[in-house]
Amino acid sequence: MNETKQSLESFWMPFTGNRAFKKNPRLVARSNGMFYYTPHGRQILDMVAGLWCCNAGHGHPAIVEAIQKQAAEMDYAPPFGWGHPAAFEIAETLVKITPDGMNHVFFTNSGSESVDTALKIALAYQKERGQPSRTRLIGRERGYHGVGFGGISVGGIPYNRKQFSNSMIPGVDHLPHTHLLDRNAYSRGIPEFGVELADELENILILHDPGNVAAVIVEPIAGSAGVLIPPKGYLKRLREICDKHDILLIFDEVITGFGRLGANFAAQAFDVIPDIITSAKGLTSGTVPMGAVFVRDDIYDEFMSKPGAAIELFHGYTYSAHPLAVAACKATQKVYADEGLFQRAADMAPAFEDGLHSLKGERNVIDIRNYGLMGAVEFAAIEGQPGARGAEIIQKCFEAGVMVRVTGDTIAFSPPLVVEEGHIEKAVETLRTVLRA
Ligand code: PXG
Repeated sequence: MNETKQSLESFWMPFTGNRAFKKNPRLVARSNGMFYYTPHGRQILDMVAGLWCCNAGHGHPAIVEAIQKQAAEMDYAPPFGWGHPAAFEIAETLVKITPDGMNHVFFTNSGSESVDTALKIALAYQKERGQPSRTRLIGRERGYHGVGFGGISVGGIPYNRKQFSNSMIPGVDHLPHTHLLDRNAYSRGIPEFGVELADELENILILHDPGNVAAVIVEPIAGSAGVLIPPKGYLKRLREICDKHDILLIFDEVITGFGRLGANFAAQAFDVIPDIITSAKGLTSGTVPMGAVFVRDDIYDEFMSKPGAAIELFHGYTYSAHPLAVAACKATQKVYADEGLFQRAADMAPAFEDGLHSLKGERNVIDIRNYGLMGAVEFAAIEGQPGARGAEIIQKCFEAGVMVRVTGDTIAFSPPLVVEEGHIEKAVETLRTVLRA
């Protein structure tokens, strides 16, 4: 084995075909603004914000400086029974951009931890308020909620469950997914058809008895499954059914939070307010791992109203509100606000939509969909080889200097919110050239 091969061998890469990757590695070594650079200095246009997270673009000087300063000032502070001022300060800042009445935040280190935290808060809340029979959780087919046992149990991506299938958490059911290709193909923004899919929740509740259900969790727009946008009226209907049966609604906003849809959160973009919001990624623009779970005030108050209990919630992480993450988060949120990046995402959305939809009619394209700065182009699968076409397309795009994300035979786009029209054009024309080749 030569040295390069050896150095690739030890790292068991996440969600990656390790053997294929190590034969033909795609390495990036540096980043700036809208671009990555390979170890040899080749420029790659980042049309995914890393992995849906670098919303402020790469290497923003204010964020870099804040992280550097914090590393020198205080490396770590224990979060159990101790605190550091900046953690409380950033919590106050963050809850100002959540929907009204959602003024409390629990810090984690990733989206997966945020999801499992939210599910645990939901279960504990039902007990605290004297409804201990409410233990069931409802997710959705094609949902991605990270990789913790809670997340894969409520998640609906078959491959992510298959290897662990006897070890899901019990008492979980799933709504049908909302990807109605035959009725909604080439929708611009919100698709017209499928609100009735939300009514399936009523059927699931009849089956299990609503009094046994703690929470429903959905991504407002499913990201990992290939940007599945909720049909008109769908999220509102879910909210109504949850209200009717006194069930918590959790929005997993790990991707949709922090400006991706041209609003603070999808909750505001769609004007449907959940009880709990999970987040990560854009929280620190991907610079330092961090997640956050926002809860409605009365959920927090339920825990705080119990006399006697010294610790109100038996949950937390060594690195909850880690000083480096908090510093990164503070600087990131300031950049978002000072540079108006959420509004910028809204302003760029029409050009993004037009660019993507200009690919209609290209070879093998079967759908194009978009909302805010999330978009996808779906291709017909090669017979008997699902995913092969998608994999080939992203490799060719990478070779042509554009990073996009693939899921099966769908290519997803979620550029940093600083994207310019020229970048969109370059990405779209690169994909067009790849498809025509
Ligand atoms: N919820 C949602 C909605 C997500 O998109 C997670 C939870 C988990 O976050 P962590 O930080 O634990 O990875 C995610 C993560 C992809 C892709 O290619 C998407 C994610 C992660 C990796 C790849 O679509 N989303």
